[in-house]
Amino acid sequence: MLTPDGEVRAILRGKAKRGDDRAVVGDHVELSRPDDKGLWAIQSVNSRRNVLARGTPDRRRRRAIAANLDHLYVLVASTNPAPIPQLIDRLLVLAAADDIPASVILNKIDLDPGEAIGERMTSVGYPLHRVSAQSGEGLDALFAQLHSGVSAVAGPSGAGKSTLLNMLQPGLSLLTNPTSAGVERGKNTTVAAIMVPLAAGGFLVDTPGVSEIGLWGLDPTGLIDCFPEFAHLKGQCRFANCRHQVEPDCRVRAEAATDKARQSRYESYLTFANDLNALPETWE
Ligand SMILES: Nc1nc2c(ncn2[C@@H]2O[C@H](COP(=O)(O)OP(=O)(O)O)[C@@H](O)[C@H]2O)c(=O)[nH]1
Ligand SMILES: [Mg+2]
Ligand SMILES: [Zn+2]
Repeated sequence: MLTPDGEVRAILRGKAKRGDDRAVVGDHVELSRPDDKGLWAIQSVNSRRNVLARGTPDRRRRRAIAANLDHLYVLVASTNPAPIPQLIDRLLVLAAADDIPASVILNKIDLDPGEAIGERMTSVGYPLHRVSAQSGEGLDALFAQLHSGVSAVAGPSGAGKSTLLNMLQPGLSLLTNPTSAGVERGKNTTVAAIMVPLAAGGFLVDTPGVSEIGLWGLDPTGLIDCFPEFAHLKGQCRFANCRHQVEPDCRVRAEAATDKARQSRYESYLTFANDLNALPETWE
């Protein structure tokens, strides 16, 4: 925990240990003074400005990963590995679901300019940083932004996160190996985010495993709000309860047909909407 007097270690106590009130990275908390053994304790968690959350294993609720973020950066490579549009959208939806501003970092532009994916994201309104963690191109502007506020970085492995963070601040990469954070594919993914103060200002939150996280727990009727290019059309479809799928006179579907980027984003919407509606019928 960071206190006005420096960094201290603290244990979780009472409410701060349980459920939605459980303290996560980025939380502002009330600490109690150290006991006679010198141990601080987190008594309670202050109300959050926003929270990056994932679905619980029962797929019904959401659980916090990190709180009070100023920005989420979705990091992908232009190639090797090829970017997966739906994965980018999944992360952007997670951020949008709690009004966390988000942008996309397109890495490895020394290998491939990544024009198609870059155009897809900018044409629906997302800020894009085109960078090469290898050659250094584009890093100054990106790092200037990372040096203020609390920024989280998430993306598929191999995209160059360790390389990028190591350019940002040598040594940081030690903290970003997802295997050490207990991430296991296929099982109930454990995600422990960590926050690191940056020497040049700002804080960086690493969120290993976020790319494998389901959107479960989001309200399907609010999903369209998480796609900024479609959100403003809500309420303008013929039916007030339009799910923007097969309903007649759907404004969202009509907008999706206007260009390739919107069509592709709309396909992500349909996939996520199906996931959200495919909740298990009974409790396990
Ligand atoms: N050509 C090129 N290779 C890169 C770039 N950034 C990272 N790499 C390489 O991509 C591979 C994966 O990078 P790494 O940082 O470990 O990815 P991570 O899994 O996201 O942490 C490594 O071999 C890096 O050297 C880049 O901008 N250009
Ligand atoms: Mg790595
Ligand atoms: Zn509609």
